[in-house]
Amino acid sequence: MPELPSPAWLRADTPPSWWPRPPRRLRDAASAVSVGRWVGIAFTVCFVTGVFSHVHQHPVTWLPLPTRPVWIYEVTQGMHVVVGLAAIPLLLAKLWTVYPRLFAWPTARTLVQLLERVSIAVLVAGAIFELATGLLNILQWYPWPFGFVQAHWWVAWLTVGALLVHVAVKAPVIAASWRTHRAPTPAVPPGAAATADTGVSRRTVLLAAGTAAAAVTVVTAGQTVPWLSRVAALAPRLPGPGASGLPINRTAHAADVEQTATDPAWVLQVAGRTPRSFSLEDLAALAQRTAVLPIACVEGWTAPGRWTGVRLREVLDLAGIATGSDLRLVSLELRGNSRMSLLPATFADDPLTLLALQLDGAPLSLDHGYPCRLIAPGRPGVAQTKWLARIEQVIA
Ligand SMILES: Nc1nc2c(c(=O)[nH]1)N[C@H]1C(S)=C(S)[C@@H](COP(=O)(O)O)O[C@H]1N2
Ligand SMILES: [Mo]
Repeated sequence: MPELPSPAWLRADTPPSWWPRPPRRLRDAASAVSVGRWVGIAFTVCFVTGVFSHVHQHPVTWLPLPTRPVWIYEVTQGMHVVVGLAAIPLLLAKLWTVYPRLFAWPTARTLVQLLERVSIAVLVAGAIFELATGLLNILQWYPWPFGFVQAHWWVAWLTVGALLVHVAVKAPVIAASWRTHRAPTPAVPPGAAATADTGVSRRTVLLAAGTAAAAVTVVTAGQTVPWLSRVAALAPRLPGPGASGLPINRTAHAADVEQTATDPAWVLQVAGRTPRSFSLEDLAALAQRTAVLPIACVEGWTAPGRWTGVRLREVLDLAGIATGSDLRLVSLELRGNSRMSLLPATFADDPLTLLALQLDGAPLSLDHGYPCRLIAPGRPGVAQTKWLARIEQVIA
């Protein structure tokens, strides 16, 4: 392959001299491998939990999702958020130990080298993009023109693909580093270590990155992990207004449903073999059940609620919708991403899935979905549709 043209400052295999640089000792393969391992684990956890969350919001018939344990989504989403936040200092530490190498030039003499350089570019850009958009999503700040969900989803695949290529290309370095790790450390004469390198040691940097990751985790995890909520200094969403303390994602005012939701003529339409409409009185006259189920929001918070209402399956029976039917739930809301959700049959048929009329012993407030909302076990908050207007059987 012909040599690639390059500006003079790039031809050196170090960054320009005025750039801050990590001490030489940290630029070795062992540092890169040991931080990289933790970054790799963190990204893998985020990827797997992220795919799980995405399939929930875009169900496919060939991949059934579990409704139990009732906290399963709360846990996977909590891991996604907590591990993603902890990955920020880890990624910064990783980039700090390796960035002088990004300047090596000519970058690609062989096809394998070219592949490596491209995969690293995609990996670094993708990793930064995922962590930045994820963080801003938690802060509910969307200062970009593209849709968060689609962008976060597709860049995740790119990033993980690049990660696999990177690990494959670096396999010999990783293996060598593991071998030296296991070998007994050579004896160092007293005083030698202190004079060999005046900069921070690898241990210090790893410790600092680890401490930062742990600190970030502790002050944010309370948003999704109840017993840590008292130290959740960076968890702005808890508690919510009202006696229940449940946060409100979108208010009735923002959703523009104040009129329709309080209209005395409101009915819930259930479109099955024998279409039925249920007024609020009709629903209240059916057997009332109570279930303690969390709202686990993809924007990074979880809160439990004690919900009371009608078992969805019983309403479906009355409308002639057989068990095993997938449903479409439609809100009174006319615009907005959450005005509609798909409810797979396993969720529709779970006895804990309710058409909730009450929260924590009081009638549902307008903001929490009055007159009637869905609450199902093991389901993302974004798909717990509020202000229900209509339930339809999905005919495949
Ligand atoms: N119709 C409708 N339902 C909705 C939403 C919405 O914007 N519109 N937001 C969803 C999201 S993202 C979450 S986290 C939960 C929040 O429920 P809560 O406001 O009662 O806590 O409602 C879900 N149901
Ligand atoms: Mo949400």
